[in-house]
Amino acid sequence: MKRILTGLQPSGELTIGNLIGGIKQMVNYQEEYESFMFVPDLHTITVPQDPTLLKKRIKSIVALYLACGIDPKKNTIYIQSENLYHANLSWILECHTYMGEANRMTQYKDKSKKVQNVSVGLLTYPILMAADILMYDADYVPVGIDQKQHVELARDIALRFNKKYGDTFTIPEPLIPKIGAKIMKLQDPTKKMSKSDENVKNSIFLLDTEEDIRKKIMSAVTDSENKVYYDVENKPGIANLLTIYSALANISIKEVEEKFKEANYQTLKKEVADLVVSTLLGIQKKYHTYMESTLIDEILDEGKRKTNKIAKEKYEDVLKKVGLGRI
Ligand code: AQP
Repeated sequence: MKRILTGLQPSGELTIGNLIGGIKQMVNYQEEYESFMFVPDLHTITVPQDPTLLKKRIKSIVALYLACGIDPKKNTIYIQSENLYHANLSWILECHTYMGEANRMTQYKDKSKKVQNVSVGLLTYPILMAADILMYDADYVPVGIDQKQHVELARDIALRFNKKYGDTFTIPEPLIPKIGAKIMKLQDPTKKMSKSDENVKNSIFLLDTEEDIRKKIMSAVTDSENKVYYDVENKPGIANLLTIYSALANISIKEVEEKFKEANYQTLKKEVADLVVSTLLGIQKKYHTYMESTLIDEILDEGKRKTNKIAKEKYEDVLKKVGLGRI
């Protein structure tokens, strides 16, 4: 059975962008593939974090995975920092990655402009991500478009390593959703919605109240034409709302366009808000039940046990091939 793997950083409250670009894909594929879903908390400290908040978000993100439909019977769910092999493999892969490759990562260029003291971790982040993926021989990595370049780097590193030392890693492929690979900010629909955005009006968070969701969508930036059709270039705000509707209703953009062809912007926004509210309130109800149960710890203990075993084998194979230690 082919393997699939993804993770979402506890770097803020998850947004509908994270749901559509990352989690929803995993939910759809979990029937078909052996699935690994983790919390990449080591990635999160590449920019400054409040330790107390970070710890809370780790548990919260697992509860959200479950509430969004990630089935613990079909997924191995685990926390990255509970497996020491990730950071160790990352070091070995760093020594097989060129500075030019790390320097040209778009996300590094964007994020390093936003923080004051840029950590070395922010530069090497994609190599840790390569370790996360290659450790488990993942065939597919479902991600939004912003992470595609990182999965491609993981491929390049794996190919280089295999060529030098013999067949060691499966070459992973990114899986990008056809609809919703890049949900945009509500107040600036030319830029990607992000969980760590300082302006909360830009993002719809999975745990937002109904009132906040409605307010944010009703005040989303659009244009002055007041005609509903899909045109990313000239009508990015409307295109974004149509995309959100299409992804959450599981219908094509064409069908959404058809549904709203007579509607004005007010009506479109109200219907998008209704759909987002009903989707998120359903998730939130389940979320609170999971947060109050002991299930999360049980799932994470099992995930830790299983992934440490797999990772140990892979890591020892790598050590042997590279000529490290005494194995
Ligand atoms: N706006 C988006 N539209 C579609 N997919 C998105 N993803 C993120 N934003 C959107 C996808 O969600 C997953 C989360 O990846 P991550 O947590 O490792 O970090 P990220 O890509 O940097 O996500 P954010 O929300 O932008 O986080 P911050 O604010 O911390 O940088 C990935 O599959 C991503 O593609």
